[in-house]
Amino acid sequence: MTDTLLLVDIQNDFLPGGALAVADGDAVVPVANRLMPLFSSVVASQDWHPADHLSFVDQHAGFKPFQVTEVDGLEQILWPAHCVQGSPGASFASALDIARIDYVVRKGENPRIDSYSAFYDNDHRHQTDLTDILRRLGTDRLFVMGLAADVCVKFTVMDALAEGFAVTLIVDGVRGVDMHEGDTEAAIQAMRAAGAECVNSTALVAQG
Ligand code: VGL
Ligand code: ZN
Repeated sequence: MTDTLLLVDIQNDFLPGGALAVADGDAVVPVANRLMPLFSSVVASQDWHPADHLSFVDQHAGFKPFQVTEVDGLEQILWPAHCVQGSPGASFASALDIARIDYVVRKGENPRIDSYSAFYDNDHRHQTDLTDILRRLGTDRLFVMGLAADVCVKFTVMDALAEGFAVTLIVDGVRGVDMHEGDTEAAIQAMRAAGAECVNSTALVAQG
């Protein structure tokens, strides 16, 4: 049984003070640091957008942040510019123990399409290396935590299940954007309903 830990988008722009701050987002960093030594392999995804990415509200005249539009026929939430390639906001959280990360998977590099999932672009046509990496590692069960619970964590967990991995969501290791009240709780319920097991990191630490 090979367990792999996947850290989703634990980047400065998603922490308090960042461009797309998730409330209490920095709380996931000590959880990640505590869990990483328990896993033989750790993979981290990194939202990695060009400066003119079409998910950015500044690319759409007359729109406000968090409004919804269509890009190439696909619904697109317009986010504040965030995680621009090479910027400090795109870097992993400075308190994150990055020496423990074995593989980094970048996503959202195509300017025309968003990529919430660490596996696939939102149109499900282009795939990252994540499935290949996990298969090479012999991953049976993927433990997932990070940011944001109701966006990238949710899409990543749904794709992981569809790819055939058993998934455990580390509930105290996620925080959500909560664009609408209750989004995070609903996302956790949806992941559980789709087949993800839910645990707290304390249970994993106790097991060693
Ligand atoms: C994310 C919105 C836009 C995330 C990334 O990591 O959850 N959310 N890009
Ligand atoms: Zn993004």
